[in-house]
Amino acid sequence: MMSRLLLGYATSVMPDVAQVARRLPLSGPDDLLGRGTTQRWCPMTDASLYTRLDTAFAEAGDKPCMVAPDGPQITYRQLRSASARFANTLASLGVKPGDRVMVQAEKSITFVAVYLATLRCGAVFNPLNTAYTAAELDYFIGDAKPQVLIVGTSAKPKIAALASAKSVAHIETLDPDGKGSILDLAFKQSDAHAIVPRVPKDLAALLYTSGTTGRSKGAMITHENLLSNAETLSRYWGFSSSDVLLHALPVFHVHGLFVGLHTALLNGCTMHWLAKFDLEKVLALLPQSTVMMGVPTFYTRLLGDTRFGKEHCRAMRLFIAGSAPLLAETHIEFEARTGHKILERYGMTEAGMITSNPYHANAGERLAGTVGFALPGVSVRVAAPDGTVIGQGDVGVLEVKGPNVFVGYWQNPEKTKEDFRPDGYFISGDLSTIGPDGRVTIVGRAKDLIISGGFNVYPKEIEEEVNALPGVGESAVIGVPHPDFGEAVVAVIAKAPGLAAPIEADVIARLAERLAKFKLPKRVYVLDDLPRNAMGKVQKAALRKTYGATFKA
Ligand code: MLC
Ligand code: AMP
Repeated sequence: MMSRLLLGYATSVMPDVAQVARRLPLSGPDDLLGRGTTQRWCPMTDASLYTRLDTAFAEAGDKPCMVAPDGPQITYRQLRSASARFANTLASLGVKPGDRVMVQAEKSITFVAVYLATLRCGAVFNPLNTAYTAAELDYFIGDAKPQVLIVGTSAKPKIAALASAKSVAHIETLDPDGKGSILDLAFKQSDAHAIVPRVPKDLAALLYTSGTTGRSKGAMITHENLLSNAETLSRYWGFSSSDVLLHALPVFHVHGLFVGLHTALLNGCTMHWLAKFDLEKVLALLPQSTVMMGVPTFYTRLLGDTRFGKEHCRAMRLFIAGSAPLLAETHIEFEARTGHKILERYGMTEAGMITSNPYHANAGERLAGTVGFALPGVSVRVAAPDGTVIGQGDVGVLEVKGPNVFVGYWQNPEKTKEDFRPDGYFISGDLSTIGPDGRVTIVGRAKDLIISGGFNVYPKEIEEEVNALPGVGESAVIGVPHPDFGEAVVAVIAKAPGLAAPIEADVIARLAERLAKFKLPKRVYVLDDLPRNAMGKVQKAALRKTYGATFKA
């Protein structure tokens, strides 16, 4: 019956993603040989990430894949079938190989099915942070030119106008409960779908990352990038089908979408599927999990709760941290409290995961404050701005090369050229050292970047918005230490001569109309003038010193 959910969770009059998958198969049940719902006729040379995942899905069969607490769940067999139905849905909306499928929707099981469907179709998945405002989305739509745009129902009226002005063919909805017009359409589709074969350099995803110029650039990520990184991490971190991953990260960035999801899916692991990091739910689910991945805020929040301790970690084999620096004190306190050494790794949108502390003790120590060694198959070096390679132990910018490195910025060959060396190394913008044993330590950033709770904020973008506000002469946006988010955004404004000084609350309210919440300054200071050096350059270091204790606990 349409209204009865099949897996024993909340009831609804709408079909949900597991129902879509469970709908009587039109082509007979799938099985380990790959007959039925998935026609695996692709030649052995097919480099589609989905083809590799499909093999894992077939092996995992009826095992639960994603399980949301008190909510929906889906088995591997159902996910495989749902991805086929969504792939047929996308095709019915005119999506062809290479087309972009843009999704700004909350995390849900359906979101994952749409991602997998996009891969199956040979199209390009383009997820967007749910915090982005309509003003920010307008730019992404114009740049990526998606064939289909999927947004939450409440956002649709505002975004539909932007999308139709930019000739987006279809706008569909997907809500936090995993329902919406895209699910309704999938329900009507067959679960027989032939995976579109791909070559290694075909695009799988387009992920926007902001830049020092203030304009976001789309990183073009290939099937080879994703598959090579997923297989490497899966081996390096010792994943097996008996792992249970606690997945509490967002799915619009590399960390949650690729690192977390792919390692679990490749191994047929069950995932506890949380819509976001919810401390109570994490505490409840940790004892039934073996692996958790998180940004440093996850770990400081756990440590901030006196209930958290060894008991919660009784089944855990691995805690992984990344996306922002993990303070050595967090690493040490976590070990003292739980007996677990957090494994810190380092990566970025353009290169997936680059380095990792060792998993196995015989491969070396997990050292607090370092990000470990280049992953197998990945090469790193440290260089001066002119490209001269720097000696061991000296500070320079980390450069990276390997099958994990993206192929360039979307429709931006100039920026692509600027960020790659002629011998193929990508310039990360992260200041680092490499020790004699090859161990990498990130010591700072050559790029003017703030990382707040794992989200990147480029000061230039915020400064441009602040400068456009009434009463502002100029501004400097800086990152200062924050006990919860690691770094927090602070704006320092020099008032325009002769005009009333801007008021902090007004500035934040005006910015909120245009910028995602995580980019908003958590404090705004108004001065007569900004400090400058002899060359007339604003001294951000002096501002960081002055306002560095803003959020001292
Ligand atoms: C939320 N807020 C933030 C914020 N997240 N502000 C600054 N920085 C953030 N990261 C805002 C909220 O909108 C809210 O505003 C207020 O701060 C308090 O929010 P909260 O409820 O405490 O936040 P929460 O929803 O719990 O989210 C915090 C978080 C989340 C840390 C759990 O931001 C998160 O999941 N971050 C993970 C980011 C990530 O996945 N990064 C990977 C990028 S990939 P108000 O006004 O409503 O009070 C990458 C490559 C790699 O970097 O190496 O992995
Ligand atoms: P993003 O562009 O969102 O993928 O962010 C990538 C950036 O996050 C990198 O360039 C680093 O500056 C930072 N980063 C990721 N992991 C770490 C880490 N373990 N330590 C320090 N910085 C990190």
